[in-house]
Amino acid sequence: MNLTRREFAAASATLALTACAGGPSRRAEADGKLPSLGRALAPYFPFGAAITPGQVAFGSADFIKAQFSVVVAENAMKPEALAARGEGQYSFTQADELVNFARASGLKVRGHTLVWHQQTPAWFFVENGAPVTRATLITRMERYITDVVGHFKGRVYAWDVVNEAYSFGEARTRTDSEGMRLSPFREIIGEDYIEIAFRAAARADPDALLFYNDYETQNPRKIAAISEMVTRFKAAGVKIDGIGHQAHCSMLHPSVNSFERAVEQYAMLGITQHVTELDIALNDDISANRVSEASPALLARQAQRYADFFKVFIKQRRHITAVLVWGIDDAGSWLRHWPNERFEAPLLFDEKRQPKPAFWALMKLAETG
Ligand code: 9MR
Repeated sequence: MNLTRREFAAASATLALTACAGGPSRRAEADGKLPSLGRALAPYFPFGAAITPGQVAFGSADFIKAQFSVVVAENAMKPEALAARGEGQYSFTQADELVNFARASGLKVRGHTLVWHQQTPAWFFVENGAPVTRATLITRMERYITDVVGHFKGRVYAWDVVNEAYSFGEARTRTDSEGMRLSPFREIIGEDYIEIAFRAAARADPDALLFYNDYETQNPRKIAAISEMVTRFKAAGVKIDGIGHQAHCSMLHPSVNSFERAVEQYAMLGITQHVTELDIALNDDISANRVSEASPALLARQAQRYADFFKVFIKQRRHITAVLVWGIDDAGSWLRHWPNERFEAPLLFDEKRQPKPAFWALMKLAETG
């Protein structure tokens, strides 16, 4: 058997764990490789991760293919990446490489994200040096959605059409009286920008699942606002298929219970749900900087918390139809750079791409149900 250095390291680590820990979930597969969490969870839902074109091109393709069954581009399919140069001018090469790799490997692809107040190039909102009119911004937004969804038609099975449109209780975020974030889209187009975006996406690919994606989806005011929107869309014949729970969690927040209650409330709307960006920060608050290393005690608590969330996902699998973590290992996590440079370790693989206690806890859970 010829092993690359990384595969050799992974196999040795797996065998070492097997030797000292035993138990079915820690047993290496026959070929000496790590068991696949994606395969273990496949009876319940597709499980996957946010990935980058660089990971695909430079050595991580086999790992991604082995561990996951659905992927999303962490940044490569945002407007800033696809349309930096100007209206109607697209840079699809890297995103295409990522999507084509995924499809050739049998992985599903989520699309993230079409309309967002961040990572959207400035040209969108300016015309001849002045702010765009409502009519121009509608035309540009519709054109962008039509072109991008059309480009990936048949290759991307679910789109985050609008991301983070509502905000409640966040001191620095300006909103309207309904809690709708005063993004350029909301300010220039008006509150119907979400509906216009969903209609354009549905026209561009009638077969894609269309999602509204947000964080803090268990917040009661967000549940109310999102539920009102979904109900209104359904009554008006606007296609919306699902809610994406970003699920950026800390060790304390949100409670697993409040998350499950939210899943049950969204389920009553007759839509599906994806957990789109899961991670569990070692800090008690995701923006805090009080943890400087991943101690065995913290990793054990994190493993338990991952398992507690996945128990809910598995129990609610009629409603939760995909689960993705936001990154493949701790070294690449966005939480190492937000809100500033710091230590964090919120994912299932450590910075050397070795499986953490949380990985083994989920393997065990997947095996026992
Ligand atoms: O992980 C992404 C990070 O690399 C980018 O710098 C950041 C820019 O805002 O976006 C991060 O991803 C975000 C996602 O697109 C939407 N939900 C919150 C995610 C974490 O910030």
